[in-house]
Amino acid sequence: MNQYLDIAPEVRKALDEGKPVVALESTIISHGMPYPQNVETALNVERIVRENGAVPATIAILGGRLKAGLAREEIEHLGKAGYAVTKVSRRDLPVVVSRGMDGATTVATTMIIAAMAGIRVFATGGVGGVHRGAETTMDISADLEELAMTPVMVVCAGAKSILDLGLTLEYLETKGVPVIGYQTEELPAFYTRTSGFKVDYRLDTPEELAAAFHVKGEMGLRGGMLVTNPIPEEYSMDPAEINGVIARAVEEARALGIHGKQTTPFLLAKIKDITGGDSLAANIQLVYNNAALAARTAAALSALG
Ligand code: PSU
Ligand code: MN
Repeated sequence: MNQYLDIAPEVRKALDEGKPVVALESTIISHGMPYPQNVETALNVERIVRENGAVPATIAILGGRLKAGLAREEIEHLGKAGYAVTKVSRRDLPVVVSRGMDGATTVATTMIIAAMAGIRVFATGGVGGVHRGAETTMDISADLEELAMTPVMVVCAGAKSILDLGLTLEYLETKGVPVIGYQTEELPAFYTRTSGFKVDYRLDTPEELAAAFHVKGEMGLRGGMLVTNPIPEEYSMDPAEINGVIARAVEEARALGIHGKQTTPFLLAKIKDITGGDSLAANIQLVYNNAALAARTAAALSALG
């Protein structure tokens, strides 16, 4: 066992017994949504994972300890502290842990800690990717590199068009990461069910998702799998409207010279400000939808051994 890792007793018991566990990230709590909706959402997500037959393990770093499974008060702390909690991607881990800091884990870091704990399925909202303009800025999320090397299935609602979706798919192809559409042939774009880009494969049941991931592991292929699950129809946003908002946010970030790890949180906050909360409601619903699918897929995966 990794000496820096604490696994919550309930999570450890489930893992020891081969029961399904779903990892959840914490950057979405501290940096992705405002308080108190962030805490409320994180607690609801845990409940939805349970209702769908798995044990939730929200992942974060507290006082320099890597945590798989948080108490309610710990989730509240991360939500209230917000931006005061360091956003931790792979490159931030050594310093945050050695200095005993708190950290909100991105998709990349949540995958790393989930893999250390033996958790194979992870639910979130959106993943990082290749940013628009990356041909000059080289801004490519470490999430993509992590998907290439760490054996965790990530269930998301696709990627926001703050990213260059075409380049993100090209990058994932180069890195050998399977991109699966759940009950869809098209890559969903987070707020909307369609993007104009095709996914590699369409799979229609949690059992099919589990089988593909199981076989990948048995063949000894490294890396994860990206499952893209479209936002439920009733919560999806108007593509023209949301794309206009995103374009404004990207323009503003450029004008202000926002770069590095600030880019994604800046764009998310701007979109929420401009849409006056409509995007937040959609965001919350798609996370719930992903939590349910991840839990059912984790259960199917456990049944395969
Ligand atoms: N995209 C979203 N919501 C989020 C994030 C991305 O729609 O909350 C967060 C996730 O934690 C993701 C991180 O792993 O931002 C990516 O940040 P960066 O682009 O700096 O790698
Ligand atoms: Mn970046």
